[in-house]
Amino acid sequence: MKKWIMAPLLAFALSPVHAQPLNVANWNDYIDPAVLADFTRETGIEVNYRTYDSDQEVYALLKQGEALDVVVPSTDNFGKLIREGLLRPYAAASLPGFEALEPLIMARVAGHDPTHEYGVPYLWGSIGLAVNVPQAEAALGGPVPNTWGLVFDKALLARLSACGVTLLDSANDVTSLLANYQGRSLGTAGEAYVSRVLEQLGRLRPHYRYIDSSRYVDDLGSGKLCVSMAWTGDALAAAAKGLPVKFMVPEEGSLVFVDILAIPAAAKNPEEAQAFIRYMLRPEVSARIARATYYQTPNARARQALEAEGGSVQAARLSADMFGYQAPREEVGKLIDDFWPRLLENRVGSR
Ligand code: N2P
Repeated sequence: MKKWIMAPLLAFALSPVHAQPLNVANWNDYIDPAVLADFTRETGIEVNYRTYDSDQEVYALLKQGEALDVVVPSTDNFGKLIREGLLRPYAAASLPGFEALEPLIMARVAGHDPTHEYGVPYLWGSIGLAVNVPQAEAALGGPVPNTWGLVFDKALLARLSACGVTLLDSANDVTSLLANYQGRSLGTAGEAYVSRVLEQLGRLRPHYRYIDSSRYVDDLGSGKLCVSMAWTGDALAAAAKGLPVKFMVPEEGSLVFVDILAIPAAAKNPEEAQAFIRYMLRPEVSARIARATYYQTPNARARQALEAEGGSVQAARLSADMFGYQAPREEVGKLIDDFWPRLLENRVGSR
C-alpha cells in the first residue's frame, strides 16, 4: 500500500517539469536566447523572460510588487534595491564559479554589497558614441571629431540636431559623463554643482530627438539619426550585422557599468532563481552570452576562452585606469532621480 502511494509522489519529485515558470527580467538585447532554451532543457525550469530599458523601470516593477524571480540591475541601482529591502540575500559568494569572477569587477560590486550576499556580476560594458558617419559628416561639413562634445557641446549639437542626436535613458551615466566632460567627478560632486549640470542638460534638451536606450540602434542604421550615446554591445552588434553604425570611445574617456544577477525579496521561486544564477556563472554560458551580445564577461575563465578564439571585443579586460564612474552620494542621487523624468518628457522648464 505504502509503495503505491510513494511511487507517484516520487515520480512527481523527480519530474523535471516545474509547475511555475521562473520570471526573469533583464535588459533589452542582453542574452543569447539559445542559453535560455538550454537551461530549460537541462533543469526542466521554464523561463518567462521579459526585458526592460532602464534602471527606473526595474525599480518601479519591484516597487509595484511585480512577480519576478531574477532581475539584473546595474550596480548603483543594485545598491539602492538592497538599501530599500527589495532584494533577497542568497549567499552569492558561496556559489560555484564565484572564484572565477574578475577582482576589479568584484571590487566595484563590493561598494554596494561588501560581503557578496545579494548578487554576482552578469555582464559589463561601457558607453560611447554610435555614429552614422556619412550623415554626421554631411551635417558637420567634414570629419566627425571623436569627442563627447558631439552630444554635450552646444555649438556642435546645434549643427547635428537636425539630423538626429539622442542620449541613453540612464540618468547617473549621462550626468557622470557630462561631469567628466567638464573635468569633474560625479562621486565627489555636491548638490550645487550637480544642479548646475542638470540645468545644463535641461538647456540642451531641445537638441535631443529623444532619450531612450533601445530605439537608437535601428534608427541610426536606417539613417533617422546621426549620433547617439550608446551601450557598447548594442552598437558593436549593429556594426557586426553590417548596419552603417560606427562605435567610438571619445578621447576624453568613458565609463564602465556592471550589471548584477539578483533575486527580488518577493520572489516566488528563489530556489529556481539560484539554479538560474548558478547556470549563468558557468564559464561556457557566460562566454556564449558575451559572444551573442558583444558585451563583456566578468568571468576570467570565459574571458580566456574568448581571447583564445580571437573575440577581442568580448574578451576586453577591465583595467584599473578605465575610468571614471563613481556612484553619486545619496542626496545627489535623489536629485538626479527627481529631475530625470522631467528631462525625459521634455518638461524641464516646469515644476
Ligand atoms: C542594453 C544593455 C545595457 C545594460 N542592451 C546597461 N546597464
